[in-house]
Amino acid sequence: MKIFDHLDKISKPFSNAVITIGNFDGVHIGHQALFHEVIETAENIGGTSIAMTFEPHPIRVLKQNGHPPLITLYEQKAELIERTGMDVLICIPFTHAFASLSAEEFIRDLLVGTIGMKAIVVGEDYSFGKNREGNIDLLKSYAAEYGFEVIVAGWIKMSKDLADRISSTRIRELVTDGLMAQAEKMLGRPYQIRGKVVAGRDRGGKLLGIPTANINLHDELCPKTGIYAVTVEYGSKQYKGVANIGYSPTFDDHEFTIEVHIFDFDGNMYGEKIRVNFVQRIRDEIKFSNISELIDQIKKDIATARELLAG
Ligand code: RBF
Ligand code: MG
Repeated sequence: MKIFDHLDKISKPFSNAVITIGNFDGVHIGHQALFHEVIETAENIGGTSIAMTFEPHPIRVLKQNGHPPLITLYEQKAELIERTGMDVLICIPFTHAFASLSAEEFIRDLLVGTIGMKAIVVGEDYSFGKNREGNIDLLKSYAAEYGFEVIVAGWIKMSKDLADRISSTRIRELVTDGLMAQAEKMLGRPYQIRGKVVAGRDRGGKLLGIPTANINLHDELCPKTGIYAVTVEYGSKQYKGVANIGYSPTFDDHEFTIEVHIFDFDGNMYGEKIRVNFVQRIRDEIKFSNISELIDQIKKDIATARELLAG
């Protein structure tokens, strides 16, 4: 997949461009269906399949505060889109100036002029441009004049009751509630966070005999506090493990951490990037009255996670 991170880098229109446009936060199975429709259409006309997205996420530019945390940061989003088989990803730096383009300027100058759009694939509720004034009817009203086709993708290939509810907003709610299996169904993969391993309190290994890798989170959606069965991707390897998200209430420092105890691993990961896939939530955090009770419970969690992740 070729990535263009600025419109200036597109020197000439693509041949028979078939495009879909969106924020695609999460690259969930609804988004994936759009990409497959784009790829199929492009194959039929010997064209180029193109995804257009924006960075930063428009809600971060347009709403100063209160924007929801993201399901996928740009790096993961690009990887997931690449995996669907798209030819090109155009990532437009989202600015106020860009947001003020009228729908017609957007269609005529950018989509048709710069990109060479011959077909656009949209979901049923698609809207775009300044004040969201662009919609499917508006796209269709320019289609003949500018020579492109508008394809409205249905939810054909998905189970009906699931399809009704798939949205980035719904997935954010599920992750926030710790409902990882339901989130996984809509994402088509487990919910993942990525981060660098940072120094923790140096307590897990020394005091409890259960070392953990602490990871810092940027602007990503954090699952509900609690204990989780996880898998961890580090380098080219995948490990199993158990994660704790929260404040370790047994101790008095009230510091929020995300830490993972990785099974069958005894290296040092400080400063390294790891990816943690949240497979299933096991329980809430508990304030124990002494450390040996905490250790006993963590040992049970490890056994539970091993069972959940077996096979
Ligand atoms: N800390 C708590 O205070 N209560 C808990 O219920 C709790 N459960 C944990 C479960 C797992 C699997 C792990 C890895 C850690 C847990 N912790 C809990 C955090 C623990 O106190 C922490 O790892 C050490 O204090 C090191 O920072
Ligand atoms: Mg630690």
